Amino acid sequence: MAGRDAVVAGLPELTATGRCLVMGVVNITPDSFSDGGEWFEPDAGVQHGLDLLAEGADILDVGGESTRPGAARVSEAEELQRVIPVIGRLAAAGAVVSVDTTRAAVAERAVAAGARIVNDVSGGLADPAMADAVASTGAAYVAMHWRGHADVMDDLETYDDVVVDVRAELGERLAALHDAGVAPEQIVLDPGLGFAKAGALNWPLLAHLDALHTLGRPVLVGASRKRFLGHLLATDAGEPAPPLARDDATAAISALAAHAGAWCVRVHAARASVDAVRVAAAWDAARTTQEKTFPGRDHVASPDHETEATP
Ligand code: PMM
Repeated sequence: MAGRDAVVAGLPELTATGRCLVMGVVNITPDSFSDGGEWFEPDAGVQHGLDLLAEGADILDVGGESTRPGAARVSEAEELQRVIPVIGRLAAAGAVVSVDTTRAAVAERAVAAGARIVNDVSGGLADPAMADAVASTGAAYVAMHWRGHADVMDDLETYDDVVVDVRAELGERLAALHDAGVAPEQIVLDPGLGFAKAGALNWPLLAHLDALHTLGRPVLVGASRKRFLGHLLATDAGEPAPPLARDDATAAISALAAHAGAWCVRVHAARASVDAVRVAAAWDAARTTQEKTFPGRDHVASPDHETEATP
């Protein structure tokens, strides 16, 4: 089954929540565009992960390489040195940990250190060994829509129809991963907001998550603090809102994405998005209940047991 109810390999306790999940971002990088450098030291990264868990995050996504537009790549050795100790400590603390990497060797080492999800923004395109690594570890795998590394992605934004093209390209990834031995149950798909997608191209993808669901796998949405939100919230003079001023808009997207059936939202600030996905779950559950009680009816009377004096 597609959407939020789909079972993802190796994550039974997350499926049991029955709502959209919240993945909190732990960037161990000196230069991420949205929280650059704040958690670069391992102790700070671990503490940040624990804080996100306390806010209600279901998953911690630990990354050691910035995908900020224009960013240069870090070496594999540097990436390993950044993420492995933090992953080990957060997994030992009981967190469901995801590793944000495009490198097969980093994915394998991360899973050995306790990561249960490999989050690959390249969907397997950056490293030809990634599919084999994912198949052999059996870890859950987030395959994001991607056209090139951060230093070139802004030049790869040509689409006939962004929804049709992203869906087709993700479908090709799904088929290739399957051919390489990755089980469909391992895979979560992601439209890759902001990756080779200028501002306006992101909204149709959000508005048509249903198109991605037709590929038969659950969908993760990563809108948090991205440039298109900065443009949406720009001042009258056209000055984009800075990353830290984009969290309320991010939470609004979390509610809407959850309502549209997203499996998970990836966010930097967890608390508001945790509330947002709970609101969406209560909303959807009430809708389902009323559909059963009053099939075909749009309106129902207020419950008569309402005693609180507030509106
Ligand atoms: N975005 C970023 C990094 N990793 N992973 C997935 N699956 N989806 C995303 O949209 C995504 C990602 C870039 O944001 P950051 O550098 O602020 O974490």
